Amino acid sequence: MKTYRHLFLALLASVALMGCKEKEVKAPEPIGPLPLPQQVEWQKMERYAFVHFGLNTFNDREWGYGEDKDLSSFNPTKLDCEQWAKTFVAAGMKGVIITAKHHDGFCLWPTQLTEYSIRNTPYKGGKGDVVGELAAACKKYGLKFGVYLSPWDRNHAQYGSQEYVDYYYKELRELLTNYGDIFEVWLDGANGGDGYYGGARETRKIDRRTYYNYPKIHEIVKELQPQAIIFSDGGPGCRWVGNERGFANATNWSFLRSKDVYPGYPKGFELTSGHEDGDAWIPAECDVSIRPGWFYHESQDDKVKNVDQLTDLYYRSVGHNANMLLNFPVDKEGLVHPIDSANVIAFYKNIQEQLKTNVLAGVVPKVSNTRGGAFKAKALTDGDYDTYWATDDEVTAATITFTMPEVTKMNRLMLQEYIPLGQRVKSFSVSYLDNGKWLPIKLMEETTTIGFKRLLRFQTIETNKIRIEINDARGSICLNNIEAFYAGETTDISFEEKLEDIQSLPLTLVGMDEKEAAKATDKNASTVCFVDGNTVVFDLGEEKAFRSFFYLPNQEVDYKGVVTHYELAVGSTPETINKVVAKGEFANIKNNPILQSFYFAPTKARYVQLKAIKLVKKDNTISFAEIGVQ
Ligand code: FUL
Repeated sequence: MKTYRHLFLALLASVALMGCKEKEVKAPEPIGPLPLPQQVEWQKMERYAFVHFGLNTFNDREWGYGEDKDLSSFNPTKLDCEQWAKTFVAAGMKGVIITAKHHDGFCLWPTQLTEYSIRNTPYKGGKGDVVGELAAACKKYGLKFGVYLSPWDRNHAQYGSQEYVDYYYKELRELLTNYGDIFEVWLDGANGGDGYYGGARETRKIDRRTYYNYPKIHEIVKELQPQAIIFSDGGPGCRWVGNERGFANATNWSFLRSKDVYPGYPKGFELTSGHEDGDAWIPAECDVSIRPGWFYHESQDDKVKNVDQLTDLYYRSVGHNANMLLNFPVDKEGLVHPIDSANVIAFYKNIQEQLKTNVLAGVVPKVSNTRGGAFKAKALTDGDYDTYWATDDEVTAATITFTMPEVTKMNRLMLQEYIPLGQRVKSFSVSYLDNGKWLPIKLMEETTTIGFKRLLRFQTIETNKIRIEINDARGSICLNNIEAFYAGETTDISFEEKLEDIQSLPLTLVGMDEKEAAKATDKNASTVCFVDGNTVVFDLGEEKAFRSFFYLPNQEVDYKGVVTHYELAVGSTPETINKVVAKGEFANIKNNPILQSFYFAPTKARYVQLKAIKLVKKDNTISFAEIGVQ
């Protein structure tokens, strides 16, 4: 049975507010879909850490193939889960989720279910258990603990059959039984494809909707960890936000049409805003790595997101009604890298600093309606989560006006809806009084939904009056908190991939219209060159030596022409390109379309041909935002 503690508290609040009045004012009826109490608690966590760590860390990979015979590369010499936990606490995070098993099938806990585990590595002489060590560190430092268990397993011989699914259930049972309370179970959407599969080395397709029998997985979680939130593209506890860049759209509903969405859902872009007409409460979680990749690569030590970039993402995740799941690629020593920890702690200090002094604290606003004279506006600034201001049932538009004792600077606004009663607001606007005139606050994004938390950034204004107009809602309005701040004059602007550092040998695309070809080398991520067919040939002008290739894919979510598997060949004339120098996969390119690069034995040639063996979406076109050789 669902126990709606918050609703109960809300009712109590209504009685309390009425004091000795004759007629009791009833709390607004909840408007579904509604969160479960554990979803409300989860939303209050706001920020927590992700850790990607495993064989990939030591092999410089993003997606391992599951083929390593010898696991001796896994040998972190200074691994210290307490160092991780202390870093996350210092960064104000409330929990951590670890890749207990990634797609390569390697298990970070000493399970007896497979030989492909930490048991067969040199770490602690085979007696180590990173899952257990992290669970213990979390307990010690007051963090919540969660697990990522990849359904896709490129090592397992029986992947694709029922035997594998049963194996997966057993793995899940072990994790959910042996490591204390789990707050979130992360079910990744990347599923099926090529792999080692016990030596078969083949492509195995599975039906993403039915293969794993997700309802059964949900039952196991419910049985062993009833409070745990289940993450997947479609929930049921929380949903993927549709990108791995760490942001939700400004318009963000915590609802999904639950029958439509499943792990690996092809229309991932819908998840960035949710479904306004959804039937289930499935709020968004923004996963993003502090570095370009999810796993550690030394080559990315100078590409750690800085304070401004992280701050910007905070406003576009937590500030867009979503939780922020920030990944740390733990390094080869087994530590959170010092650059990563320095940046994340500085980021936390920055947001604390920006949102330090609430200039509306204790200021009781004037509102155009209060529900039956109760549910008064003072709840908006009393600092109590469970008291809220509400309007009468038929009132779906209202004005809230704050008058401050003196003219005050501000450039941030925080709004919160009381989500135990549902997400309601569809549209709002904000204005301020300037020399006796109401002016709109100029914002860079739309003011539509609010949800659990909405943060607005705007140019500094100086005023003693600010007005929030709720223009439309799905029913009566229930807000529990409004705050405003002066964050200082800040520089946390949007982060775009920095392309200036990329240096390619000069090249032209053979047989291509010059204007179109230029888009592939103009260092502009938003201009994309499309080439018909599945190959493209570059001419370096004369024979030159090079040893690496890079590729920034089309950044549009239609994935047009995005290459996942490639073959690179060279030759001295366009007709004799037959020496293959590299062949491989751009791992995880669909969800994380960062700059890709690969290295090969230094080679000398004038002509280079890239052949797309496979694309994200079948097509007769390949595309490049940027391309080059070095
Ligand atoms: C994706 C995976 O394929 C990536 O490797 C990473 O684990 C990310 C968080 O989820 O779907």
